Amino acid sequence: IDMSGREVALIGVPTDVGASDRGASMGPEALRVAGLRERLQAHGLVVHDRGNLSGPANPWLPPVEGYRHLAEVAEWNRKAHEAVHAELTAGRLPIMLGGDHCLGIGSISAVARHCRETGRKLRVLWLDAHADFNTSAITPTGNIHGMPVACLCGFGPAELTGIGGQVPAISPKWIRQIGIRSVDAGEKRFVHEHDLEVFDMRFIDEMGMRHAMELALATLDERTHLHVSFDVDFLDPDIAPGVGTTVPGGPTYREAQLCMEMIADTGRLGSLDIVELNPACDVRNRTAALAVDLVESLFGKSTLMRKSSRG
Ligand code: B3U
Ligand code: MN
Ligand code: MN
Repeated sequence: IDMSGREVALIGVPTDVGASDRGASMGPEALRVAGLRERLQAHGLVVHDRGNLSGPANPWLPPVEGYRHLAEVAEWNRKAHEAVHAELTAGRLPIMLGGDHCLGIGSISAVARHCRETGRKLRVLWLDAHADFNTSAITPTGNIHGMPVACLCGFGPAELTGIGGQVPAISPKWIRQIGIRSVDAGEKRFVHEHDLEVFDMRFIDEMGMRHAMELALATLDERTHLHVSFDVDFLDPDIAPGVGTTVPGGPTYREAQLCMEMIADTGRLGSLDIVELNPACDVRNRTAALAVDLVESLFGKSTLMRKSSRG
């Protein structure tokens, strides 16, 4: 897959209002320092760095009625939504640099709106250690970065579910979750109730990343817009210590590379989030450098030319 000439836009969204650990707000700069722009340019992509959005400070308060910082989360997400939607409308591929994963609400609702406007089908690949399918009634923390998938599916406060003008923004049927290994008790029941398609670490251990990705990427066609929401805690903490909520037992470097390469091979990538990178937890920016490596593969870097990496 040759992405050269394709225009991409980097949108920094420096906030950690959806988390209880501070530092994801520094993610956009760490990705820039790791050379994200230059590495994409080296593959022939035309990169526009839009700089960072601005929004409310983190008030650092306890949850109220099951939500921490709901007003601030809503404001950041409205801004992210508009910025992502504007790039899609202009024909550019948006890369949202988070920020914590609550921002998936703004970004993915924008992609869904764009798909409605252009008659496309949406497939969301959610790469994460967590299902992020909590609601205010079942969350153990009140942190909204544990709730974006539920909000996008219409389960959440109107301030968040209504972003983008259609509730729900997406159907659970459009989502494939990969790498999951930490799901709360009530969240587990809710995931089953709504029949989310989850390729958890048990599945990847038994069947391999290749089989998981073949299934997650099945039934795409030329009308499909593929969105990748890459929570950096997807990766095993041995290779990616720079996140606030590490969970042991994640994909290795090789598994993560294969995951990205198989997505690239579809040629359907239309938008990307890189979230939860926390430079305050990192070691000499190595998690940011790894994320940039993986994004290069996602945009079609491969070791050798080949007709097809499948079969
Ligand atoms: N499920 C827990 C933990 C969590 C979810 N996403 C992250 N952490 N990053 C929660 O707080 O909802
Ligand atoms: Mn997440
Ligand atoms: Mn996570």
